[in-house]
Amino acid sequence: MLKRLIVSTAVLAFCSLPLAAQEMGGMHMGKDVSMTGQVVDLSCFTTTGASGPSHKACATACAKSGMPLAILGDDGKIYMLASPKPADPQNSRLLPFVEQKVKVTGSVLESHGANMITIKTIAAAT
Ligand SMILES: [Cu+2]
Repeated sequence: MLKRLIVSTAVLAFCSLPLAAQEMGGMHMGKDVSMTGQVVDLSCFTTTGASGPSHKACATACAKSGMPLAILGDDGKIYMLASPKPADPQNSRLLPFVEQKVKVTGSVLESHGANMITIKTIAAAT
């Protein structure tokens, strides 16, 4: 009986480890990635399909007026920017690369249907 209790306690502890690691204090940790994609103006791209060099001026104006930029990953998914820190806007990190290809490292997670990326490094992709 005691042996069985010890085994089931160990199994429980093992099973709850990944959860504990993922949800530290309610924070969801993503998985580390290195990916390439194109910086898009989320609103124009999703509503009108506008993207590419001819849309750079519009995307820049949109971003400067507060519209979010995002990354259209080479996997076809749109990644919106996230930061676990409060009051830590990320749009400005994409602004120099509007409508260009970028290579980013960071962590991604899917939450409520949204793909979110916390960027560690970003550079123009060739
Ligand atoms: Cu636009």
